[in-house]
Amino acid sequence: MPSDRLDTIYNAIIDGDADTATVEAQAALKEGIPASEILYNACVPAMEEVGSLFERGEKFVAEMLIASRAMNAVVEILKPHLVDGDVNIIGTVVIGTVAGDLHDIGKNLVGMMLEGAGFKIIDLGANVDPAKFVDAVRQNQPDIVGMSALLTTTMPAIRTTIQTLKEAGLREQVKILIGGAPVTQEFADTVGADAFAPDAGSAARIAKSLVGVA
Ligand code: B1M
Repeated sequence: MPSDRLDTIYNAIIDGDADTATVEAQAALKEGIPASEILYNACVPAMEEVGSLFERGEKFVAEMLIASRAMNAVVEILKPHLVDGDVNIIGTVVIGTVAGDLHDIGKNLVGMMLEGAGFKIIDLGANVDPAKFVDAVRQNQPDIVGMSALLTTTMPAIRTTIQTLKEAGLREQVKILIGGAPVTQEFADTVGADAFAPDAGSAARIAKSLVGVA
C-alpha cells in the first residue's frame, strides 16, 4: 500500500465503513493521489480480501454487501476523476450483469471506463434476463453488448443470452464482450462471444478495437 491514506480506505471498505472510506478518498484526491491509484491499489484489493474472508467463513453475505456499498460510495467520488466528460461518442454499449447474478461493482467499473473511452452506455443493471438484453438491442441498436458474470453458476446465462440474441435475429448486428472474475478467453470462445476482457481497463481498449477505433 503506497500510503497510509490508501491503507485506511482499504480497511474501511473491508469493514463496510462508507463514511471513513469516502472522507479518506476525498482527502486522498486532494493530496493528489490519482483516482485510478485509489481504485486499483485500495478499493479493488479490499473487495478481493472481502471475498477471501467470506471463503474462510470470517465474513458473511450481509458483510460482503455492506463492504460493497462502501466500495460503491468511494467509486461515486472517484467517477468524475476517472471519466472525462468531454469525449466524442464512438459507439453505444448495452451492458448488464446476467440473469441470476447480483454482482454489479465490476460491471459498473467497466461501464465507467467505456464511458471514459467515448461510448454511450445503456446500463441494464444486474440480474438481467436474456429477453431484456434483446429488447435493449432492438431499441438502442448498440455496437456492443457487454455481459458480466461473477458466479460460476451464472456463467451459463451468458451462453443463453447469446442464444436468445441469435433466435431474435440480432446476434450479427452486435459485437459481444464478456467478463467477470470466473470468465476466461476459453469460455468466451466456447460460447461464441467476440471478445473477453479480464478487467475494466482492457475492456475499454478491447471495446474500442471492436468498433474499429485504435
Ligand atoms: Co458474492 N461471490 N456472492 N457477493 N462476492 C463472489 C463473486 C465470490 C468469488 C466470493 C468468494 O467465495 N470468494 C463467490 C463466487 C464463487 C463462484 O461462483 N466461483 C461469491 C458468492 C458465492 C456469492 C453468493 C452465492 C453468496 C451466498 O449467498 N451464499 C451470493 C450470490 C448472489 C447472486 O448474485 N445471486 C453473493 C452475493 C454477494 C453480494 C450481493 C453480497 C455482494 C455483491 C454486491 C454488488 O455487487 N452490488 C458480493 C460481493 C461484494 C462479492 C465479492 C466479495 C466482490 C465482488 C466485487 O465487487 N469485486 C466477490 C469476491 C471476489 O471477487 N474476489 C464475491 C470487485 C470488482 C471490481 O471486481 O467484479 O471481478 P470484478 O470485476 C472486474 C473484472 O472481473 C472485470 O472487470 C472488473 C474491474 O476490473 N469484469 C469485466 C467484470 N465484469 C466485466 C464485464 C466485461 C469485461 C470485464 O465486459 C462486459
